[in-house]
Amino acid sequence: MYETTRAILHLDLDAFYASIEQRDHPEYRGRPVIVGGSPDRRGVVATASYEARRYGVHSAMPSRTAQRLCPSAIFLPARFEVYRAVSQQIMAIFRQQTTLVEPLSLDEAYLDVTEAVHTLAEAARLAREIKRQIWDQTNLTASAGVSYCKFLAKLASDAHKPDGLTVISKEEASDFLDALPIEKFFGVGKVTAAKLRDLGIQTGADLKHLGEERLHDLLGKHGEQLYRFACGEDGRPVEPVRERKSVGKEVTLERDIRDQSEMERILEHLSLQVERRLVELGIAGKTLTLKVRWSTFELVTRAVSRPQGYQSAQEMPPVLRTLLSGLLDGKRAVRLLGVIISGLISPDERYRARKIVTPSLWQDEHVEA
Ligand code: DCP
Ligand code: MG
Repeated sequence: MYETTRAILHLDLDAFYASIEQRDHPEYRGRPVIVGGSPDRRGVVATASYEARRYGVHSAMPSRTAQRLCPSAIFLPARFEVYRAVSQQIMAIFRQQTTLVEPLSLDEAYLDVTEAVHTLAEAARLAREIKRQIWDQTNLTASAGVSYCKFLAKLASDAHKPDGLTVISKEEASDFLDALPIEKFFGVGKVTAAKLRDLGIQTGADLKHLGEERLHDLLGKHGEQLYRFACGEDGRPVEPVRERKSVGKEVTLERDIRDQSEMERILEHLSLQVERRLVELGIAGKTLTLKVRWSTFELVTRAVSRPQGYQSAQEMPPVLRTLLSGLLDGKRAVRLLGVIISGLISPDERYRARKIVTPSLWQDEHVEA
């Protein structure tokens, strides 16, 4: 059901990587800073400070182009460990306000604060308080959007960057959306935008006039969703991501076993189950642990780590076999076997690695230039 009474915040740090570099290197403050690959090594821009953006520099642009546009720019390599640590600080601030926190990347999240406020005006006060806490604890600015749904809250946070706070109420939504260029609608990538522009569709108002049926004919079910967005309807819930430390699967055997090849078969089976869960969650983990409980109930674990992580079931059994051989003495029987993957490489990190710019409903339009 479409819900009209929610209060959703979207918080997004301003020029995240670049602001952290300016914070940690006062000599770069007020100057154009570009974080990313080096211009001489075919690198790309991860982000640019607002001083550099004035020259037209933006994320995902080749660093060489950025240097041409802004010759005075200071290029810096990314320091991911620092950015991840700051990310954890800000996510902790969000989680103090509500358990309903949905991180979208290292520096942005949706918060459903419906339970904490009575009106959007109160939600705005809460957003201001969160911005203040971010500043106090990290010396960084964030922009906040406040609305009754996710799509509008995100647009609102983008409306007055940097250090902005924007509320879009139910009453304001319609004028705001009517004037909104189609590219700004969630899920509209380059291909869809070009298709719509060919038909003379430029704004939210045009989308509404085109109507749900025509949009469905043009774009299938995404067209219907687009029509609902143009009408200011977005019932998508804020989906909290639980902070998970590991993914594991274990089995207590029906009878204690001594046969090593039987144990290996069980471990292969467990590996497959762990793999399925990792794939579902879209994560991998750096550490693989074998867990064994002897028939005496004594528990032992053996672990190995590698930087690129483990995700596929093929990678696990050879390592598990080696770990198992090191434990078995041929005398003791085994009661339980388990396989655990920890040191999880989060979706945030995978997001970093993939350099996705705009979330899109259409897979083939996922990567923006
Ligand atoms: N990022 C990246 N590659 C991209 C886009 C972003 O590596 N193509 C990284 C660098 C950004 C961080 O993710 O600092 C957050 O992305 P945002 O889209 O929120 O951009 P910024 O925070 O840099 O700027 P702002 O939010 O003020 O527009
Ligand atoms: Mg940001």
